[in-house]
Amino acid sequence: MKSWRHVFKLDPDREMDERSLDAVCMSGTDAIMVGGSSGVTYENTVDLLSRVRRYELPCVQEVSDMEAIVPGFDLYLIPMVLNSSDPSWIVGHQQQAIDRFGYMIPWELLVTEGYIVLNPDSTVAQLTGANAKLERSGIVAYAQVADKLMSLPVVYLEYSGIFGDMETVRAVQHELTGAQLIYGGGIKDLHTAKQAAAVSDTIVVGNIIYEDLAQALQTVGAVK
Ligand code: 1GP
Repeated sequence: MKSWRHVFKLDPDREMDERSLDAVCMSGTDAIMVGGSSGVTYENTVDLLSRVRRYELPCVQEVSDMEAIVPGFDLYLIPMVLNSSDPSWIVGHQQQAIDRFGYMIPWELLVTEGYIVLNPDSTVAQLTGANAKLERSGIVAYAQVADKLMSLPVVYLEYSGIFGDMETVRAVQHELTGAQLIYGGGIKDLHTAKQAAAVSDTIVVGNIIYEDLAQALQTVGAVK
């Protein structure tokens, strides 16, 4: 996963016809991430996984609800929302999931993401009570908490729905020593993809897949 430069994030709660899914999976992207902030169920996740599995590329689940964890993904990304005002989004849901399912967790497939949620209007910010209105230095400090204090393998700057401040992303990149920097939010064409790819290790492209597939497919070109 460290070598991935481009990832498409598919939402199990949204419709995608076969042709579109084929185009996404054959686009040259490095992986498919399955997840969303609302409406994700076991059933719609199984359905999407089985469709993506027809292709050779890696398919990972970003877990947002323990009821929707589906066996058979290549990896499981476990977000810890570091700037949540509610500890249950940092360690609480994870603790409950381990308490309930610990005996069957494939630990070697888990990758913890230090999530920093930065669009206050996004569903994820509202759901997690994230303190998204942060100065650049405050964002960098959260990233350093993840990287240096917690030794998390991933820092995820989540601007979901808006294109973030690239100077802030660059400042985070500058301070990370171990963690992989994943950027997501508002990438909608080749230009924005290139900007984000220049200051992060991995870019995640979500919404635009459902709004303008042709533009979404072009984003792969930013890293190839
Ligand atoms: C969302 O980071 C991803 O979790 C991508 O964001 O939907 O804005 O592309 P967009």
